[in-house]
Amino acid sequence: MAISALQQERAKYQPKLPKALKGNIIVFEGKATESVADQKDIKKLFPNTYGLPVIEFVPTDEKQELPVMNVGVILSGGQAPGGHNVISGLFDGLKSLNPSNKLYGFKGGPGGFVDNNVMELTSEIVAGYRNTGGFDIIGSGRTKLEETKQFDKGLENCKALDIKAVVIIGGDDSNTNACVLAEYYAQIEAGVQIIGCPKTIDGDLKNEMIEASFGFDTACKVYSELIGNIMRDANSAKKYWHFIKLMGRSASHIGLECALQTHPNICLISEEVAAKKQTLSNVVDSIADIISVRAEKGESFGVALIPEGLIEFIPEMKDLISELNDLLAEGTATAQAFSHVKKSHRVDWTAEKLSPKSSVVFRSLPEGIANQLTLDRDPHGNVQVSKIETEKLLIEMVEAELAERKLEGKFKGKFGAQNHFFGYEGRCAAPSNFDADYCYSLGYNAAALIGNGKTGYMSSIRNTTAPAESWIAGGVPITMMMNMERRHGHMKPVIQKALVELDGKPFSYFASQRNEWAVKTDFVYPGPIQYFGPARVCDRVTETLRLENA
Ligand code: FBP
Repeated sequence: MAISALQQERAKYQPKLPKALKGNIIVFEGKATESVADQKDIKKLFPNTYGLPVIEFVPTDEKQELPVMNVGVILSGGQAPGGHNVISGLFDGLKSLNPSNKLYGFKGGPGGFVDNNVMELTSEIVAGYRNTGGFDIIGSGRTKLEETKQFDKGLENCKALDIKAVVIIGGDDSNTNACVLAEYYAQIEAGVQIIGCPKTIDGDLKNEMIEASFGFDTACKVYSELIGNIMRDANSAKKYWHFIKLMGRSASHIGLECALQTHPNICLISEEVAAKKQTLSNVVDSIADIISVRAEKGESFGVALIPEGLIEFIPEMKDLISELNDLLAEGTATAQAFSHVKKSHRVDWTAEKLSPKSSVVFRSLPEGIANQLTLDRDPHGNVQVSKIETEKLLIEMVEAELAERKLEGKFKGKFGAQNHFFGYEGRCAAPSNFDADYCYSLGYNAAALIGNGKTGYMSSIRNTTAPAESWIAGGVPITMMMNMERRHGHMKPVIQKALVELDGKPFSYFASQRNEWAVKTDFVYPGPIQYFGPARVCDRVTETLRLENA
Protein backbone atom coordinates (compact mmCIF):
# COMPACT_ATOMS: atom_id res chain seq x y z
CA MET A 1 0.00 0.00 0.00
CA ALA A 2 1.41 3.42 -0.95
CA ILE A 3 1.79 5.85 1.93
CA SER A 4 2.51 9.57 1.83
CA ALA A 5 5.87 11.10 2.72
CA LEU A 6 4.35 12.68 5.83
CA GLN A 7 2.87 9.35 6.90
CA GLN A 8 6.29 7.73 6.54
CA GLU A 9 7.82 10.37 8.79
CA ARG A 10 4.91 10.25 11.22
CA ALA A 11 5.21 6.47 11.57
CA LYS A 12 8.53 7.10 13.32
CA TYR A 13 6.94 9.39 15.93
CA GLN A 14 7.11 7.90 19.41
CA PRO A 15 4.10 9.23 21.34
CA LYS A 16 4.85 10.62 24.78
CA LEU A 17 3.69 8.87 27.94
CA PRO A 18 3.12 10.24 31.42
CA LYS A 19 6.04 9.51 33.74
CA ALA A 20 3.84 7.22 35.83
CA LEU A 21 3.29 4.84 32.91
CA LYS A 22 6.92 4.54 31.84
CA GLY A 23 7.99 1.95 34.39
CA ASN A 24 6.57 -0.18 37.19
CA ILE A 25 3.47 1.15 38.86
CA ILE A 26 1.33 0.71 41.93
CA VAL A 27 -2.28 1.73 42.33
CA PHE A 28 -3.17 4.60 44.62
CA GLU A 29 -6.87 4.40 45.54
CA GLY A 30 -8.86 7.49 46.44
CA LYS A 31 -12.12 7.69 48.37
CA ALA A 32 -15.29 5.84 47.40
CA THR A 33 -17.18 7.76 44.69
CA GLU A 34 -20.82 8.74 44.17
CA SER A 35 -22.65 9.13 40.88
CA VAL A 36 -23.05 12.68 39.60
CA ALA A 37 -26.80 12.59 40.41
CA ASP A 38 -29.60 10.14 41.30
CA GLN A 39 -27.23 8.26 43.64
CA LYS A 40 -29.88 5.97 45.10
CA ASP A 41 -31.13 4.74 41.71
CA ILE A 42 -27.67 4.30 40.21
CA LYS A 43 -26.42 2.44 43.29
CA LYS A 44 -29.37 0.07 43.07
CA LEU A 45 -28.80 -0.59 39.37
CA PHE A 46 -25.03 -1.10 39.72
CA PRO A 47 -24.53 -2.94 43.02
CA ASN A 48 -21.19 -4.45 41.92
CA THR A 49 -19.56 -1.44 40.27
CA TYR A 50 -21.00 1.50 42.21
CA GLY A 51 -18.91 3.50 44.67
CA LEU A 52 -15.50 2.30 43.44
CA PRO A 53 -12.62 4.71 44.14
CA VAL A 54 -10.93 6.95 41.60
CA ILE A 55 -7.47 5.48 41.09
CA GLU A 56 -4.11 6.92 40.17
CA PHE A 57 -1.02 5.07 39.04
CA VAL A 58 2.23 5.98 40.74
CA PRO A 59 5.75 4.79 39.91
CA THR A 60 7.41 2.09 42.02
CA ASP A 61 10.62 0.06 41.87
CA GLU A 62 8.85 -3.25 42.27
CA LYS A 63 8.00 -5.18 39.16
CA GLN A 64 4.57 -6.83 39.01
CA GLU A 65 4.60 -10.43 37.76
CA LEU A 66 1.37 -10.84 35.83
CA PRO A 67 -0.04 -13.95 34.18
CA VAL A 68 -0.55 -14.05 30.41
CA MET A 69 -3.88 -12.63 29.30
CA ASN A 70 -5.79 -11.98 26.10
CA VAL A 71 -7.67 -8.71 25.62
CA GLY A 72 -10.29 -7.58 23.10
CA VAL A 73 -10.87 -4.08 21.77
CA ILE A 74 -13.91 -2.44 20.13
CA LEU A 75 -14.15 0.89 18.28
CA SER A 76 -17.67 2.25 18.69
CA GLY A 77 -19.54 5.08 16.95
CA GLY A 78 -18.22 7.95 14.84
CA GLN A 79 -14.54 8.08 13.91
CA ALA A 80 -12.23 10.37 15.89
CA PRO A 81 -8.54 11.11 15.22
CA GLY A 82 -6.26 9.04 17.44
CA GLY A 83 -8.23 5.79 17.66
CA HIS A 84 -5.32 3.88 16.13
CA ASN A 85 -3.02 5.27 18.79
CA VAL A 86 -5.34 4.07 21.56
CA ILE A 87 -4.99 0.62 20.04
CA SER A 88 -1.20 0.89 19.64
CA GLY A 89 -0.88 2.17 23.24
CA LEU A 90 -3.06 -0.68 24.46
CA PHE A 91 -0.97 -3.16 22.45
CA ASP A 92 2.35 -1.82 23.81
CA GLY A 93 0.95 -1.60 27.34
CA LEU A 94 -0.19 -5.22 27.25
CA LYS A 95 3.16 -6.38 25.88
CA SER A 96 4.96 -4.47 28.63
CA LEU A 97 2.88 -6.35 31.22
CA ASN A 98 3.71 -9.69 29.64
CA PRO A 99 5.17 -10.16 26.12
CA SER A 100 2.91 -13.19 25.59
CA ASN A 101 -0.29 -11.17 26.03
CA LYS A 102 -2.44 -11.00 22.91
CA LEU A 103 -4.77 -8.30 21.61
CA TYR A 104 -7.87 -9.12 19.54
CA GLY A 105 -9.88 -6.54 17.62
CA PHE A 106 -13.64 -7.01 17.21
CA LYS A 107 -14.36 -5.83 13.68
CA GLY A 108 -17.00 -3.29 12.62
CA GLY A 109 -17.85 -2.01 16.09
CA PRO A 110 -19.90 -3.59 18.88
CA GLY A 111 -21.64 -5.76 16.26
CA GLY A 112 -18.35 -7.67 15.83
CA PHE A 113 -18.33 -8.49 19.55
CA VAL A 114 -21.77 -10.09 19.30
CA ASP A 115 -21.21 -11.80 15.94
CA ASN A 116 -17.65 -12.94 16.71
CA ASN A 117 -16.15 -10.99 13.85
CA VAL A 118 -12.66 -10.81 15.26
CA MET A 119 -8.97 -10.71 14.31
CA GLU A 120 -5.73 -10.86 16.22
CA LEU A 121 -3.82 -7.59 16.16
CA THR A 122 -0.17 -8.52 15.72
CA SER A 123 2.78 -6.16 16.01
CA GLU A 124 3.07 -6.09 12.18
CA ILE A 125 -0.56 -5.02 11.80
CA VAL A 126 -0.38 -2.41 14.56
CA ALA A 127 2.86 -0.98 13.12
CA GLY A 128 1.07 0.07 9.93
CA TYR A 129 -1.43 2.22 11.85
CA ARG A 130 0.66 4.08 14.43
CA ASN A 131 -0.02 7.85 14.45
CA THR A 132 -2.53 7.58 11.60
CA GLY A 133 -6.11 8.87 11.52
CA GLY A 134 -9.18 6.72 10.97
CA PHE A 135 -10.62 3.61 12.55
CA ASP A 136 -9.92 1.32 9.61
CA ILE A 137 -7.61 -1.04 11.51
CA ILE A 138 -10.72 -2.93 12.68
CA GLY A 139 -13.55 -0.58 11.63
CA SER A 140 -16.31 0.93 13.75
CA GLY A 141 -20.08 0.65 13.98
CA ARG A 142 -23.12 1.99 15.78
CA THR A 143 -24.74 -1.25 17.01
CA LYS A 144 -25.91 -0.61 20.57
CA LEU A 145 -24.80 -3.16 23.17
CA GLU A 146 -27.88 -3.12 25.34
CA GLU A 147 -29.44 -6.55 25.65
CA THR A 148 -28.47 -9.45 27.89
CA LYS A 149 -28.65 -11.68 24.84
CA GLN A 150 -25.87 -9.64 23.21
CA PHE A 151 -23.82 -9.67 26.42
CA ASP A 152 -24.08 -13.47 26.64
CA LYS A 153 -23.09 -13.92 22.98
CA GLY A 154 -20.11 -11.60 23.53
CA LEU A 155 -19.08 -13.59 26.57
CA GLU A 156 -19.21 -16.84 24.60
CA ASN A 157 -16.95 -15.23 21.98
CA CYS A 158 -14.52 -14.01 24.64
CA LYS A 159 -14.38 -17.44 26.24
CA ALA A 160 -13.57 -19.06 22.89
CA LEU A 161 -10.46 -16.84 22.63
CA ASP A 162 -9.70 -16.82 26.35
CA ILE A 163 -10.25 -13.05 26.39
CA LYS A 164 -10.19 -11.75 29.97
CA ALA A 165 -10.89 -8.06 29.32
CA VAL A 166 -12.49 -5.88 26.66
CA VAL A 167 -11.72 -2.20 26.01
CA ILE A 168 -14.62 -0.23 24.52
CA ILE A 169 -13.52 2.95 22.79
CA GLY A 170 -16.57 5.17 22.40
CA GLY A 171 -18.66 8.20 23.31
CA ASP A 172 -21.15 8.71 26.13
CA ASP A 173 -23.65 6.14 24.85
CA SER A 174 -21.01 3.46 24.20
CA ASN A 175 -19.46 4.03 27.62
CA THR A 176 -22.90 3.88 29.23
CA ASN A 177 -23.28 0.47 27.59
CA ALA A 178 -19.75 -0.46 28.74
CA CYS A 179 -20.82 0.34 32.30
CA VAL A 180 -23.94 -1.84 32.05
CA LEU A 181 -21.87 -4.65 30.52
CA ALA A 182 -19.22 -4.39 33.28
CA GLU A 183 -21.94 -4.61 35.92
CA TYR A 184 -23.56 -7.62 34.24
CA TYR A 185 -20.26 -9.51 33.88
CA ALA A 186 -19.36 -8.71 37.50
CA GLN A 187 -22.78 -9.91 38.66
CA ILE A 188 -22.58 -13.26 36.83
CA GLU A 189 -18.86 -13.58 37.68
CA ALA A 190 -18.06 -13.94 34.00
CA GLY A 191 -14.35 -13.29 34.52
CA VAL A 192 -14.23 -10.60 31.82
CA GLN A 193 -13.25 -7.05 32.77
CA ILE A 194 -14.64 -4.05 30.86
CA ILE A 195 -12.73 -0.78 30.44
CA GLY A 196 -14.00 2.33 28.61
CA CYS A 197 -12.08 4.95 26.70
CA PRO A 198 -13.39 8.52 26.08
CA LYS A 199 -13.77 9.14 22.34
CA THR A 200 -15.71 11.69 20.30
CA ILE A 201 -14.80 14.72 18.24
CA ASP A 202 -17.95 16.34 19.68
CA GLY A 203 -16.14 16.97 22.99
CA ASP A 204 -19.26 16.24 25.03
CA LEU A 205 -17.84 13.33 27.02
CA LYS A 206 -15.94 15.20 29.69
CA ASN A 207 -16.21 15.96 33.37
CA GLU A 208 -14.11 16.69 36.41
CA MET A 209 -12.04 13.54 35.83
CA ILE A 210 -12.08 13.33 32.02
CA GLU A 211 -10.59 16.57 30.70
CA ALA A 212 -11.31 15.91 27.03
CA SER A 213 -12.56 13.20 24.73
CA PHE A 214 -9.93 12.28 22.18
CA GLY A 215 -10.21 13.52 18.62
CA PHE A 216 -11.66 16.91 19.62
CA ASP A 217 -8.22 18.54 19.49
CA THR A 218 -7.38 17.36 15.97
CA ALA A 219 -10.86 17.81 14.50
CA CYS A 220 -11.07 21.41 15.79
CA LYS A 221 -7.61 22.18 14.43
CA VAL A 222 -8.55 20.82 11.00
CA TYR A 223 -11.83 22.76 10.93
CA SER A 224 -10.08 25.90 12.20
CA GLU A 225 -7.55 25.65 9.38
CA LEU A 226 -10.38 25.40 6.84
CA ILE A 227 -12.32 28.23 8.48
CA GLY A 228 -9.18 30.37 8.46
CA ASN A 229 -8.70 29.67 4.75
CA ILE A 230 -12.30 30.68 4.07
CA MET A 231 -11.89 33.82 6.19
CA ARG A 232 -8.89 34.82 4.14
CA ASP A 233 -10.88 34.27 0.96
CA ALA A 234 -13.79 36.28 2.34
CA ASN A 235 -11.45 39.09 3.33
CA SER A 236 -9.80 39.03 -0.11
CA ALA A 237 -12.92 38.91 -2.31
CA LYS A 238 -15.10 40.90 0.11
CA LYS A 239 -18.30 39.67 -1.54
CA TYR A 240 -19.58 36.64 0.38
CA TRP A 241 -20.93 35.70 3.75
CA HIS A 242 -19.86 32.12 4.46
CA PHE A 243 -22.23 30.07 6.62
CA ILE A 244 -20.31 27.11 8.00
CA LYS A 245 -22.06 24.30 9.83
CA LEU A 246 -19.78 22.36 12.16
CA MET A 247 -20.28 18.81 13.38
CA GLY A 248 -21.22 18.06 16.94
CA ARG A 249 -24.60 16.38 17.06
CA SER A 250 -25.72 17.99 20.32
CA ALA A 251 -23.17 20.14 22.09
CA SER A 252 -21.57 23.23 20.51
CA HIS A 253 -18.04 22.60 21.82
CA ILE A 254 -16.58 22.32 18.31
CA GLY A 255 -18.15 25.60 17.18
CA LEU A 256 -16.99 27.37 20.33
CA GLU A 257 -13.42 26.04 20.07
CA CYS A 258 -13.20 26.97 16.37
CA ALA A 259 -14.50 30.45 17.22
CA LEU A 260 -11.83 30.84 19.89
CA GLN A 261 -9.20 29.81 17.36
CA THR A 262 -10.40 31.92 14.42
CA HIS A 263 -12.56 34.88 15.65
CA PRO A 264 -15.54 34.67 13.26
CA ASN A 265 -18.10 37.46 12.94
CA ILE A 266 -20.85 35.17 14.18
CA CYS A 267 -20.81 31.90 16.09
CA LEU A 268 -24.10 30.53 17.35
CA ILE A 269 -24.00 28.43 20.51
CA SER A 270 -26.99 26.09 20.72
CA GLU A 271 -26.91 25.94 24.52
CA GLU A 272 -27.26 29.74 24.68
CA VAL A 273 -30.11 29.76 22.15
CA ALA A 274 -31.94 27.21 24.33
CA ALA A 275 -31.20 29.08 27.58
CA LYS A 276 -32.54 32.32 26.09
CA LYS A 277 -35.52 30.43 24.62
CA GLN A 278 -34.86 32.03 21.25
CA THR A 279 -37.15 31.38 18.30
CA LEU A 280 -35.87 30.70 14.81
CA SER A 281 -36.82 34.21 13.85
CA ASN A 282 -34.88 35.65 16.85
CA VAL A 283 -31.81 33.77 15.59
CA VAL A 284 -32.34 35.01 12.03
CA ASP A 285 -32.81 38.60 13.26
CA SER A 286 -29.60 38.52 15.28
CA ILE A 287 -27.65 37.35 12.22
CA ALA A 288 -29.31 39.94 9.97
CA ASP A 289 -28.44 42.68 12.49
CA ILE A 290 -24.72 41.88 12.32
CA ILE A 291 -24.81 41.66 8.52
CA SER A 292 -26.51 45.09 8.41
CA VAL A 293 -23.99 46.73 10.73
CA ARG A 294 -21.08 45.37 8.69
CA ALA A 295 -22.76 46.40 5.43
CA GLU A 296 -23.02 49.98 6.73
CA LYS A 297 -19.25 49.93 7.18
CA GLY A 298 -18.92 48.73 3.58
CA GLU A 299 -18.03 45.19 4.64
CA SER A 300 -20.53 42.96 2.84
CA PHE A 301 -18.71 39.80 3.81
CA GLY A 302 -18.15 37.67 6.86
CA VAL A 303 -18.09 34.23 8.40
CA ALA A 304 -20.80 32.64 10.54
CA LEU A 305 -20.32 29.34 12.41
CA ILE A 306 -23.41 27.21 13.01
CA PRO A 307 -23.41 24.22 15.36
CA GLU A 308 -24.79 21.04 13.83
CA GLY A 309 -27.38 20.47 16.54
CA LEU A 310 -28.77 24.02 16.52
CA ILE A 311 -32.31 23.30 15.39
CA GLU A 312 -32.92 20.84 18.20
CA PHE A 313 -32.02 23.54 20.74
CA ILE A 314 -34.51 26.09 19.43
CA PRO A 315 -37.51 25.34 21.69
CA GLU A 316 -40.18 25.67 18.96
CA MET A 317 -38.12 23.48 16.58
CA LYS A 318 -37.50 20.93 19.32
CA ASP A 319 -41.27 20.62 19.85
CA LEU A 320 -41.84 20.38 16.11
CA ILE A 321 -39.18 17.67 15.69
CA SER A 322 -40.56 15.65 18.57
CA GLU A 323 -44.07 15.81 17.07
CA LEU A 324 -42.66 14.77 13.71
CA ASN A 325 -40.77 11.87 15.33
CA ASP A 326 -44.02 10.57 16.82
CA LEU A 327 -46.04 11.18 13.66
CA LEU A 328 -43.54 9.43 11.40
CA ALA A 329 -42.33 6.71 13.79
CA GLU A 330 -41.72 3.46 11.93
CA GLY A 331 -44.63 1.05 11.98
CA THR A 332 -47.29 3.66 12.85
CA ALA A 333 -50.42 4.15 10.75
CA THR A 334 -49.48 7.78 10.13
CA ALA A 335 -46.05 6.81 8.83
CA GLN A 336 -47.72 4.29 6.54
CA ALA A 337 -50.15 6.90 5.26
CA PHE A 338 -47.33 9.42 4.79
CA SER A 339 -45.45 7.05 2.51
CA HIS A 340 -48.41 7.09 0.10
CA VAL A 341 -48.71 10.88 -0.04
CA LYS A 342 -47.37 12.48 -3.23
CA LYS A 343 -44.02 14.22 -2.67
CA SER A 344 -45.42 17.61 -3.64
CA HIS A 345 -48.24 17.33 -1.04
CA ARG A 346 -46.19 16.04 1.87
CA VAL A 347 -45.59 19.38 3.56
CA ASP A 348 -49.32 20.25 3.54
CA TRP A 349 -50.31 16.75 4.63
CA THR A 350 -47.86 16.82 7.53
CA ALA A 351 -48.71 20.38 8.62
CA GLU A 352 -52.36 19.42 9.00
CA LYS A 353 -51.48 16.64 11.43
CA LEU A 354 -49.33 18.82 13.71
CA SER A 355 -50.38 20.93 16.69
CA PRO A 356 -51.40 24.48 15.64
CA LYS A 357 -48.14 25.95 17.01
CA SER A 358 -45.85 23.41 15.34
CA SER A 359 -47.85 23.66 12.16
CA VAL A 360 -47.13 27.40 11.92
CA VAL A 361 -43.41 26.81 12.52
CA PHE A 362 -43.35 23.96 9.98
CA ARG A 363 -45.05 26.05 7.30
CA SER A 364 -42.66 28.95 7.92
CA LEU A 365 -39.68 26.79 6.89
CA PRO A 366 -38.33 26.77 3.34
CA GLU A 367 -39.93 23.81 1.55
CA GLY A 368 -36.64 21.92 1.09
CA ILE A 369 -35.92 21.97 4.82
CA ALA A 370 -39.50 21.05 5.74
CA ASN A 371 -39.14 18.03 3.48
CA GLN A 372 -35.77 17.09 5.01
CA LEU A 373 -37.37 17.11 8.45
CA THR A 374 -39.93 14.57 7.31
CA LEU A 375 -37.58 12.29 5.44
CA ASP A 376 -34.31 11.88 7.23
CA ARG A 377 -34.64 9.60 10.28
CA ASP A 378 -32.13 7.29 11.92
CA PRO A 379 -32.88 3.66 12.85
CA HIS A 380 -34.28 4.90 16.19
CA GLY A 381 -36.79 7.16 14.43
CA ASN A 382 -34.99 10.42 15.22
CA VAL A 383 -34.07 13.21 12.86
CA GLN A 384 -30.44 12.96 11.74
CA VAL A 385 -29.24 16.48 12.36
CA SER A 386 -26.11 16.03 10.24
CA LYS A 387 -28.43 15.70 7.24
CA ILE A 388 -30.52 18.80 7.93
CA GLU A 389 -29.01 21.67 6.03
CA THR A 390 -29.31 24.25 8.83
CA GLU A 391 -26.71 26.45 7.16
CA LYS A 392 -28.90 26.68 4.01
CA LEU A 393 -32.02 27.21 6.12
CA LEU A 394 -30.42 30.19 7.84
CA ILE A 395 -29.11 31.63 4.57
CA GLU A 396 -32.59 31.48 3.02
CA MET A 397 -34.27 33.00 6.04
CA VAL A 398 -31.66 35.74 6.49
CA GLU A 399 -31.95 36.55 2.78
CA ALA A 400 -35.73 36.95 3.13
CA GLU A 401 -35.33 39.08 6.27
CA LEU A 402 -32.78 41.37 4.59
CA ALA A 403 -34.99 41.69 1.51
CA GLU A 404 -37.81 42.89 3.77
CA ARG A 405 -35.50 45.32 5.55
CA LYS A 406 -34.41 46.61 2.12
CA LEU A 407 -38.03 47.32 1.16
CA GLU A 408 -38.45 49.24 4.40
CA GLY A 409 -35.24 51.15 3.68
CA LYS A 410 -33.50 49.65 6.70
CA PHE A 411 -30.84 47.70 4.78
CA LYS A 412 -28.89 49.16 1.92
CA GLY A 413 -26.11 46.60 1.52
CA LYS A 414 -25.65 43.44 -0.52
CA PHE A 415 -25.92 39.90 0.74
CA GLY A 416 -24.33 37.02 -1.15
CA ALA A 417 -23.82 33.76 0.71
CA GLN A 418 -21.95 30.46 0.43
CA ASN A 419 -22.66 27.43 2.57
CA HIS A 420 -20.32 24.75 3.94
CA PHE A 421 -20.53 21.75 6.26
CA PHE A 422 -17.35 20.62 8.01
CA GLY A 423 -17.60 17.26 9.70
CA TYR A 424 -16.27 14.27 7.84
CA GLU A 425 -13.25 16.37 6.76
CA GLY A 426 -11.86 16.25 10.30
CA ARG A 427 -12.99 12.98 11.82
CA CYS A 428 -10.24 10.83 10.32
CA ALA A 429 -7.45 13.39 10.08
CA ALA A 430 -3.97 12.34 11.19
CA PRO A 431 -3.92 13.02 14.94
CA SER A 432 -2.23 16.16 16.22
CA ASN A 433 0.71 15.67 18.58
CA PHE A 434 -1.73 16.17 21.44
CA ASP A 435 -4.13 13.48 20.26
CA ALA A 436 -1.29 11.14 19.26
CA ASP A 437 0.19 11.37 22.78
CA TYR A 438 -3.14 11.51 24.63
CA CYS A 439 -4.60 8.51 22.79
CA TYR A 440 -1.45 6.41 23.13
CA SER A 441 -1.45 7.19 26.86
CA LEU A 442 -5.18 6.35 27.17
CA GLY A 443 -4.56 2.95 25.55
CA TYR A 444 -1.40 2.21 27.52
CA ASN A 445 -3.23 3.22 30.69
CA ALA A 446 -6.17 0.95 29.82
CA ALA A 447 -3.70 -1.96 29.78
CA ALA A 448 -2.51 -0.94 33.27
CA LEU A 449 -6.14 -0.86 34.50
CA ILE A 450 -6.67 -4.35 33.11
CA GLY A 451 -3.40 -5.61 34.59
CA ASN A 452 -4.55 -4.36 37.97
CA GLY A 453 -7.83 -6.24 37.75
CA LYS A 454 -10.12 -3.21 37.30
CA THR A 455 -13.53 -3.33 35.65
CA GLY A 456 -16.21 -0.68 35.10
CA TYR A 457 -13.51 2.01 34.84
CA MET A 458 -12.83 4.59 32.17
CA SER A 459 -9.20 5.19 31.27
CA SER A 460 -8.30 8.67 32.49
CA ILE A 461 -5.33 10.91 31.72
CA ARG A 462 -5.41 14.30 33.44
CA ASN A 463 -3.38 17.49 33.82
CA THR A 464 -3.16 17.58 30.03
CA THR A 465 -2.24 21.25 29.68
CA ALA A 466 1.12 20.38 31.30
CA PRO A 467 3.85 18.54 29.35
CA ALA A 468 2.97 14.84 28.87
CA GLU A 469 5.64 13.83 31.37
CA SER A 470 3.49 15.25 34.20
CA TRP A 471 0.13 13.91 33.03
CA ILE A 472 -1.79 12.00 35.71
CA ALA A 473 -2.73 8.45 34.73
CA GLY A 474 -5.46 6.39 36.35
CA GLY A 475 -9.07 5.33 36.16
CA VAL A 476 -12.50 6.69 36.97
CA PRO A 477 -15.47 4.45 37.82
CA ILE A 478 -17.97 4.94 35.00
CA THR A 479 -20.85 4.84 37.50
CA MET A 480 -19.47 8.14 38.84
CA MET A 481 -20.52 9.86 35.58
CA MET A 482 -24.05 8.45 35.50
CA ASN A 483 -27.47 9.92 36.15
CA MET A 484 -31.03 8.93 35.27
CA GLU A 485 -32.56 10.33 32.09
CA ARG A 486 -35.75 9.71 30.16
CA ARG A 487 -35.00 7.73 26.97
CA HIS A 488 -37.78 6.48 24.69
CA GLY A 489 -40.30 6.98 27.47
CA HIS A 490 -38.35 5.16 30.23
CA MET A 491 -35.94 6.37 32.92
CA LYS A 492 -32.49 4.94 32.12
CA PRO A 493 -29.03 5.22 33.68
CA VAL A 494 -26.81 7.18 31.29
CA ILE A 495 -23.56 9.13 31.35
CA GLN A 496 -24.40 12.81 31.70
CA LYS A 497 -23.61 14.59 28.43
CA ALA A 498 -21.36 17.64 28.82
CA LEU A 499 -22.94 20.59 27.03
CA VAL A 500 -21.25 24.00 26.72
CA GLU A 501 -21.43 25.65 30.15
CA LEU A 502 -22.63 29.20 29.78
CA ASP A 503 -20.82 30.19 32.99
CA GLY A 504 -17.64 28.30 32.01
CA LYS A 505 -14.42 30.08 31.11
CA PRO A 506 -14.34 29.23 27.36
CA PHE A 507 -17.86 30.54 26.73
CA SER A 508 -17.36 33.57 29.01
CA TYR A 509 -14.22 34.55 27.13
CA PHE A 510 -15.98 34.10 23.78
CA ALA A 511 -18.96 36.17 24.99
CA SER A 512 -16.61 38.96 26.08
CA GLN A 513 -15.06 39.16 22.59
CA ARG A 514 -17.83 38.35 20.14
CA ASN A 515 -19.27 41.85 19.72
CA GLU A 516 -15.90 43.10 18.64
CA TRP A 517 -15.34 40.10 16.32
CA ALA A 518 -18.83 40.69 14.85
CA VAL A 519 -18.11 44.20 13.66
CA LYS A 520 -14.37 44.27 13.18
CA THR A 521 -12.61 41.89 10.83
CA ASP A 522 -10.34 40.28 13.38
CA PHE A 523 -9.91 36.89 11.69
CA VAL A 524 -7.14 34.53 12.81
CA TYR A 525 -5.74 32.08 10.24
CA PRO A 526 -4.41 29.11 12.25
CA GLY A 527 -2.96 27.18 9.28
CA PRO A 528 -2.45 23.41 9.18
CA ILE A 529 -1.59 21.12 12.07
CA GLN A 530 2.18 21.23 12.58
CA TYR A 531 4.10 18.19 13.70
CA PHE A 532 7.64 19.49 13.61
CA GLY A 533 8.84 22.89 14.83
CA PRO A 534 8.50 25.06 17.94
CA ALA A 535 6.46 23.43 20.74
CA ARG A 536 4.14 26.47 21.00
CA VAL A 537 3.00 25.71 17.46
CA CYS A 538 3.20 21.91 17.46
CA ASP A 539 2.08 20.97 20.95
CA ARG A 540 -0.54 23.62 21.72
CA VAL A 541 -3.72 22.37 23.38
CA THR A 542 -7.20 23.53 22.45
CA GLU A 543 -8.29 26.97 23.61
CA THR A 544 -11.10 25.23 25.52
CA LEU A 545 -8.63 23.22 27.62
CA ARG A 546 -6.30 26.19 28.05
CA LEU A 547 -9.09 28.44 29.32
CA GLU A 548 -10.67 25.73 31.46
CA ASN A 549 -7.38 24.99 33.19
CA ALA A 550 -6.16 28.59 33.34
P1 FBP B 1 -19.89 9.93 18.09
O1 FBP B 1 -20.78 10.60 19.09
O2 FBP B 1 -20.18 8.49 17.92
O3 FBP B 1 -18.44 10.18 18.39
O4 FBP B 1 -20.15 10.58 16.66
C1 FBP B 1 -20.28 11.95 16.56
C2 FBP B 1 -20.51 12.44 15.16
O5 FBP B 1 -19.29 12.68 14.50
C3 FBP B 1 -21.38 13.70 15.21
O6 FBP B 1 -20.63 14.84 15.30
C4 FBP B 1 -22.23 13.56 13.98
O7 FBP B 1 -23.49 14.14 14.15
C5 FBP B 1 -22.38 12.09 13.82
O8 FBP B 1 -21.24 11.51 14.37
C6 FBP B 1 -22.54 11.66 12.39
O9 FBP B 1 -22.83 10.31 12.35
P2 FBP B 1 -22.53 9.34 11.15
O10 FBP B 1 -21.09 8.94 11.29
O11 FBP B 1 -23.39 8.17 11.42
O12 FBP B 1 -22.78 10.06 9.89
